[in-house]
Amino acid sequence: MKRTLKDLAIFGGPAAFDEIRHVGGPNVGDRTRLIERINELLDRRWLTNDGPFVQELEKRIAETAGAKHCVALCNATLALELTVRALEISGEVIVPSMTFIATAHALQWQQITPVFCDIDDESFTLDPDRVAELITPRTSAIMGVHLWGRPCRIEKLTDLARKNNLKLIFDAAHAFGCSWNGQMIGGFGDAEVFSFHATKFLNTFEGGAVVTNNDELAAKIRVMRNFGFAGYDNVISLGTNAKMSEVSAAMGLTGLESMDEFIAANYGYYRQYGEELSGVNGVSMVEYDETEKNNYQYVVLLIDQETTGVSRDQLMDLLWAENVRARRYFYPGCHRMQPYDSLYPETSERLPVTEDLVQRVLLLPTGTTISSEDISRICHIISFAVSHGEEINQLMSAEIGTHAG
Ligand code: T4K
Repeated sequence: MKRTLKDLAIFGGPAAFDEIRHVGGPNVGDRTRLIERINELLDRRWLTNDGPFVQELEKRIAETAGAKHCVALCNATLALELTVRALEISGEVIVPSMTFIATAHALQWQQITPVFCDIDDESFTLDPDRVAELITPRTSAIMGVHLWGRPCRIEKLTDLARKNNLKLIFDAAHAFGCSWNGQMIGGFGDAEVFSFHATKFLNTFEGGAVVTNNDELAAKIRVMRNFGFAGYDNVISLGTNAKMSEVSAAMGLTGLESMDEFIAANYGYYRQYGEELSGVNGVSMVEYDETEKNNYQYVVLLIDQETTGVSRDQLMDLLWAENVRARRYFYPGCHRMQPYDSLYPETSERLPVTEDLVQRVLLLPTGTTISSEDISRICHIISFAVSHGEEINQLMSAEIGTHAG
């Protein structure tokens, strides 16, 4: 319990946790099943290259996502790159800046210009009205991001893409297991891309997948992920090595069997945070639409410094000192990172909602690696800090910048 300011670790008190509590501690399903699968693949001596576990995982992901095809890949960044390449996208692509840097890099890496677009202040995803203003003759696609698993304005973006003859891709890295309008994320646009990185709701250690209803696109990406091979000694296109290994697929299949358990943990903690922080003025939680399916993988706070007294960054530093590694996903916005900040220095002027959001957002640990007691302790620290907001602000203002630089 923190009773006086001196009890806070940042002012010399003992840290609330001996071990670091992370945002994105990996979900691991039934270990016995995982080890069985690993033994099976070792016995089979088939470790990668479109193996049986990869094929089984692709089938299960496609079914769960309600899409015709799933192509499993080694990560979502390459999945985005291959999707863009296979769709023959060029010129400019409209994307949010409020996303992980991989969304933008997947374009710029291939000499395609990411045109950063603002988000709306409810969904925090691409604002279709702002997207419409940025369409030029060089635009070839729109790439929406289902941020924190909360879906884009899919209907409006689909209309815009259709009317302007643009490709539509969704970076669904956060949104496996989520739905929009009762339909699972995975079947929208030309293609959607999931991430199965260790920190994601479902993980394959490293991994990703493209899901699509387009037969030709799926076939093309399948060939591209394996150097362009269409059969032994037969290369039919440019390609790379973006294959998923069997051990990764074994992890994914095992995780899929525990999806309900992962969601139950996330949902319970999402509700607990909501209840325990409900009386803390100036701290609000981004909500999920509970009429839809959600994976509740991210607990997202918005900090209003006018009310809390303590700034988002001070609160983050204070939590880090307590061994709670809260994160600012996705501060400062892609447009303020390199090479985009140098290439397109004027971008921030057209992103007022993004600019405001990146200053307020703070994500907290949740999921199967932490406990309900941990959450109560984290909520207590936040509530205590806000009740002494001004004092903490003054004391910390005298000190140096944030842990995260
Ligand atoms: N699009 C979007 C919208 C994305 O968010 C991402 C990835 C992508 C595309 C690209 O997907 P991939 O190519 O990665 O499949 C992490 C992840 O590395 C990244 O996958 C993820 N988004 C992003 C949101 O978060 P970092 O650099 O913030 O943190 P990292 O990997 O060090 O992990 C975060 C925390 O989780 C750490 O503080 C420690 C903890 N952790 C991490 C790992 C890897 C664990 O407890 N165990 C672990 O094994 O990027």
